[in-house]
Amino acid sequence: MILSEKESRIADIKTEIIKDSRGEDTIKVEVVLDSGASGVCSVPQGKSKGKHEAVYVPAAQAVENIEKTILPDLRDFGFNFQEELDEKLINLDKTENKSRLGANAILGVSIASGQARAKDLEMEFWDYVRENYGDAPKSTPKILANLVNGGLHAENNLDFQEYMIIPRMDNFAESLKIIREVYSGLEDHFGPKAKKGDEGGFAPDFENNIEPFRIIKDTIEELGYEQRVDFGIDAAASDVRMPVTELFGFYDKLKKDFDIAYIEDPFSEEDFENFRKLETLIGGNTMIVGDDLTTTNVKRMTLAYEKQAINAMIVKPNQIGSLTETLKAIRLCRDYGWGVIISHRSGETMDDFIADIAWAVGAEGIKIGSPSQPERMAKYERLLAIQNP
Ligand code: 2PG
Ligand code: MG
Repeated sequence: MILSEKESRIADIKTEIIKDSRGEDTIKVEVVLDSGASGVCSVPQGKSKGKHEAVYVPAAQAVENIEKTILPDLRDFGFNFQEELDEKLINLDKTENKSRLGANAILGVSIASGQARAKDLEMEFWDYVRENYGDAPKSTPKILANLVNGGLHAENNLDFQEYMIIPRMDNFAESLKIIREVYSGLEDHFGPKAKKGDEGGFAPDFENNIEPFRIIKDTIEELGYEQRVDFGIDAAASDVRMPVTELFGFYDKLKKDFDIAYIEDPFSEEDFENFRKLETLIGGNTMIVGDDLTTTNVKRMTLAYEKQAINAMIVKPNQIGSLTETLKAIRLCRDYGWGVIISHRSGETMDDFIADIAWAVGAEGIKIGSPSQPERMAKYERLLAIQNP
């Protein structure tokens, strides 16, 4: 289908306040087209947020902004390309960081409109996203499954936020099988009553910050998967109180003992210089990934590129607030030669649109969480359905 062939026209936008996976208020947006097709978006929200993320307004305010400002302007608005719709939203907001209408309000309308338009054209959402992206997909995303939680996402003594495994295969069903087996091996180890973190990973207290990887590695070896799985960490270091030399020592140990393949936010969000040092040291075969550092924002990305700080980037649609800007950031990652990891937030909903985006652009990875909570499972299931329709 060629997008320019048929226009979609917005007839109505309905909003609702729902609970996210942490039990906090967020919004669900439904965009109805005059053809009768409609699309929905339930908006996720982060906790360990980057300073430069687009601004959320309280859920009730987001609803009011959609009803009183966005809907009157968008009713009867016709569009062929996502960009036309998103530009309209961005111009209506008029701020750099979406603080007037709220990145949550704008993202909800942006994604729900895209979902509705995809239905209008009888396309899968990922297919519609791919048409708007414009480039061929680069790879099949690997799944980054966070099995042990610490930092701001848990109430335990771990300094670091996410201990992940990354099955090496392209087949989502095979990856999920391995992730599930490792998860259940860990459940045997920690016991059925072990505390969990926000993204469904185990979150008991540990002897030190290395121990989770030792336990995960032992479990993987018992299962015979050592040749099929890589290790990754989201240090989320803006929230870690530890001297830089100690952080370097920790990453060095992760490299030596676990051949760590992926390190996200190893230093705090303004510390481009130490990102660069680590990238120079181990970036040849380890992904050094910006999240709070870059916040899916092209200005921050340009800075990181000039400073040669990273070789891969987390992409979170809600850090920037619209589908078009998300795709623009992904194209820039490609220009910079960076890997692309599409990510959930710690406060998630049952929405699965990140799976479609990851598939559409051929991201190197998708960060989903543990296969133990419904809001994370929704993304796994969407990946399975996309790969095996
Ligand atoms: C992160 C995310 C998701 P949050 O730091 O990468 O895991 O956490 O949504 O709390 O920012
Ligand atoms: Mg992160």
